[in-house]
Amino acid sequence: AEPGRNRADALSVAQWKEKIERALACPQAVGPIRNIKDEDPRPFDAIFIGGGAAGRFGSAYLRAMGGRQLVIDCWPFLGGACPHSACVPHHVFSDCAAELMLARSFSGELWFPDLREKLTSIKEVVDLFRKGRTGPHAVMNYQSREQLDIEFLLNAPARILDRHTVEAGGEIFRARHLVLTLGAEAAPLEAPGSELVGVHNYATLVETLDREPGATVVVIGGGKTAVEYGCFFNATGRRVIMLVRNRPLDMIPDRETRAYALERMLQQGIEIIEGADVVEIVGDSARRVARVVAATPDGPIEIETDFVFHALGERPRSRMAVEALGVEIDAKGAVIVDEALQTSAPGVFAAGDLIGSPMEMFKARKSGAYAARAVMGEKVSYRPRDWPDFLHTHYEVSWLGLGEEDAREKFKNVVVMKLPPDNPDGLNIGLPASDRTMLYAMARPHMSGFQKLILDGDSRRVLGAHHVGYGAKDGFQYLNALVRGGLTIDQLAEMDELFLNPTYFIQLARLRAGQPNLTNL
Ligand code: FAD
Ligand code: KPC
Repeated sequence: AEPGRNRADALSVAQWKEKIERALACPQAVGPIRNIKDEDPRPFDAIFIGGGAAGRFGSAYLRAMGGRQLVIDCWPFLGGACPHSACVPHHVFSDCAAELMLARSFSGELWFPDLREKLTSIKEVVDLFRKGRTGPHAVMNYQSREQLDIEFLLNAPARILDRHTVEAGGEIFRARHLVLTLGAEAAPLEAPGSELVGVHNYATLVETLDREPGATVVVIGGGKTAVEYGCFFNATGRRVIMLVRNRPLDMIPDRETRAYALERMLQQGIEIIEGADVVEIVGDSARRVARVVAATPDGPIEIETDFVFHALGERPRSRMAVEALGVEIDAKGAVIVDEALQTSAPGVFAAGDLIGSPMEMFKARKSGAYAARAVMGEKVSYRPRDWPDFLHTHYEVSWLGLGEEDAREKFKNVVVMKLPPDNPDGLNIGLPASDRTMLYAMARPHMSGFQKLILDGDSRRVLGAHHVGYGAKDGFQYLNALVRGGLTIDQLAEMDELFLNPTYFIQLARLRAGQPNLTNL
């Protein structure tokens, strides 16, 4: 039987939801949410400080191995930033961006309402998310307690006392090891006026947005979060001006794929100013944003707006561990760990966003689990490498391996297969097409996506894959593992596609796999 499943005091998901909502509304009224087996005589093998993806997965893994853990979080739920302010709201907004782009592209045609000149609400979507997010929160607590048998103390900030001891909720807890899983938070905008009402980052947007933003939005930054939120704001019908210090979407490794994604953003009306630096945000008499002043390569500009969104990267929450334990950090504030997730403080481990980039869920969950294995005495070695990646514009953009330029630098016989093919009509071609892009393929062909497979013609191995469309990132997770294992065009051609598939790589490979000397397609 699953541990905990039949316990008399088990809470249903609905009961967890109600409890979490009460605690979020008034943390003091609910107090520490305690699931600790005081009757268990064993000491804790580890206390995970922070119950986000890293702390929760580390806890689950350690528990699954038969160890005893405690996870402490100041929020009343496990799962951390992802369901509360990061991945989940980002996916809500990106879903809306995709839906709205479709609706605006076909505005007044077929069954689509006429959205021309119409703004749709940002605040309604934020409010909808805030109401809906406690559902996933509740599942996290239900799964953690009633199914995984994890011990936790929630709704209680933790304070590290020494390498074995933590204070939280008025109690002192000791463990053989500490695992620091405190995550990261939005880097601040260092400009006068950044404290004005109407200046938001991803976290304050969902916590404190108090009125509908006006018709012009300024987005500061050009990384994943800036682009993702900027595309959503744009899809609501607003003018979006992105002030980018360097290059937007710089992380997309393939030049052509990046260009396709960027061109679609520009075509949706997003204005991007590269080389821009915010000088000041000017407020009105009510301390609300009134305009943004920026220095650009073409001289200073002023933009009237009541809504500024900045996304300037993440800062690891390492201060408490530095002060209490003296753990070493790098220049960006990330806790330095070795391949066994061991910090510079003996017996203290760290995982997740706290240990720096890549700050992604796979790394948080995986490093949490590896730290658990290390705590339990296993000799482990984890350094993230060769991971697949993605982001959202109005589309989903997925990639793995090398871009074409890097591939050509490293290999002398690079072969490329792509859709649309190089042809006189450019990107105005009704393929690729698959779920969610069929209407574009028929009526707005340049919008139906872009994809590219890069091969080494000598070894016949896949070097990279790149995709702009929808539904591909799931496949990229598995494809990445195959590519790491040396996947060849011949093996790809043996696979069975579920046509019309978001990634056309299997069928493209099959068209060419008969060639002894591979050529482009
Ligand atoms: P967190 O989830 O931040 O957990 C840290 C926990 O520590 C928190 O729960 C916090 O409450 C707790 N804590 C802090 N201080 C204390 C204290 N003193 N005492 C007790 N508890 C404390 N990644 C993806 O893979 N896919 C995505 O789509 C994606 N979208 C993102 C969108 C945005 C806008 C952002 C910012 C990030 C996104 N990420 C995404 C990254 C992902 O959210 C993080 O990598 C992941 O949440 C990190 O997990 P973590 O456990 O390391 O940290
Ligand atoms: C959407 C969802 O699964 C909740 S957010 C994930 C948090 S965790 O499982 O702890 O990584």
